Amino acid sequence: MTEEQKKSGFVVLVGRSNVGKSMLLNALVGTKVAIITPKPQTTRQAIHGILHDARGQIVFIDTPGIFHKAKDILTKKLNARVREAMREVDALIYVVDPTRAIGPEEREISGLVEMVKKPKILALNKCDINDPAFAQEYKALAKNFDRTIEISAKTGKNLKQLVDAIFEFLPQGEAFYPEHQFTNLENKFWFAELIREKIFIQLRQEVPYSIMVEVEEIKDKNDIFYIKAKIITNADRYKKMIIGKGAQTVKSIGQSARKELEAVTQKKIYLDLEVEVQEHWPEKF
Ligand SMILES: Nc1nc2c(ncn2[C@@H]2O[C@H](COP(=O)(O)OP(=O)(O)OP(=O)(O)O)[C@@H](O)[C@H]2O)c(=O)[nH]1
Ligand SMILES: [Mg+2]
Repeated sequence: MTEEQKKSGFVVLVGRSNVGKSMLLNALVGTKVAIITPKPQTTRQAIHGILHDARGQIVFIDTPGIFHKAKDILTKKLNARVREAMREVDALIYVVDPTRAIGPEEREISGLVEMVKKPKILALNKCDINDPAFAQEYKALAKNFDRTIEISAKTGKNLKQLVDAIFEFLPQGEAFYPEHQFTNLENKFWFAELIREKIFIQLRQEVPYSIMVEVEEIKDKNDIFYIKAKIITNADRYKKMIIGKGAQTVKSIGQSARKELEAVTQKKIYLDLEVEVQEHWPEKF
């Protein structure tokens, strides 16, 4: 195949929170680009994950889950990021979770999806789960889409079909990213995401939503990576919860983050974690 015949384009993944957009992104790219948790509103940025193929290159854009009632400033900003990411794409994948009923939130997202005049694929995710209660309701949406595919981001079922469909729809064009690159994220940001994932997993209720993580420094000292990071929260009571009794909680967050960082970087990691209160971080986010 000559260069000119290759295809390329941007494909956005949209859907409500927790449907599995980030897990799908990782499965498509074949490596962990985005963090995944069982909690809603995990993703906060439009993250690019790049798929390289003999047919060309697909740049997938993972987005935050859309929330129906955007009362707080963080949710408002996340919703705005989704709308932004939906502009100027070459195709769209609308990810749904047929184990959950279509409610007002889903209808709002459907409305947004409808406005995109590009090839659209409806992906019914989590098809590894037996007989999901609302599969028929979602399948009824198929008429508004160019293709409907039942997939499982978890097991990889039908992902090949999904990629084949995308290549059908993409225009010819040159690659946007070099071949070895799987994401647009810099290490600093990506390391911060991994730490944030551990906080989402370990802490309860509203604490994960009160925090952001900033990696301030990465020093590569031959066989060891020194990483200095700050967990920023908007209230003193959250700071106390993050640190925990005898600093047990922050230690355990640090340990699980370090383990994963060591696995992905293949280096020894020294992780210096601090917790700080910045009341107004969501406004600056
Ligand atoms: N059984 C099953 N579970 C899945 C599948 N895909 C995702 N999940 C689970 O669904 C939950 C949410 O996955 P995420 O990928 O974080 O969902 P998301 O849509 O990115 O969520 P936000 O970032 O909050 O919008 C996690 O607990 C995943 O393990 C799937 O194909 N099958
Ligand atoms: Mg996500």
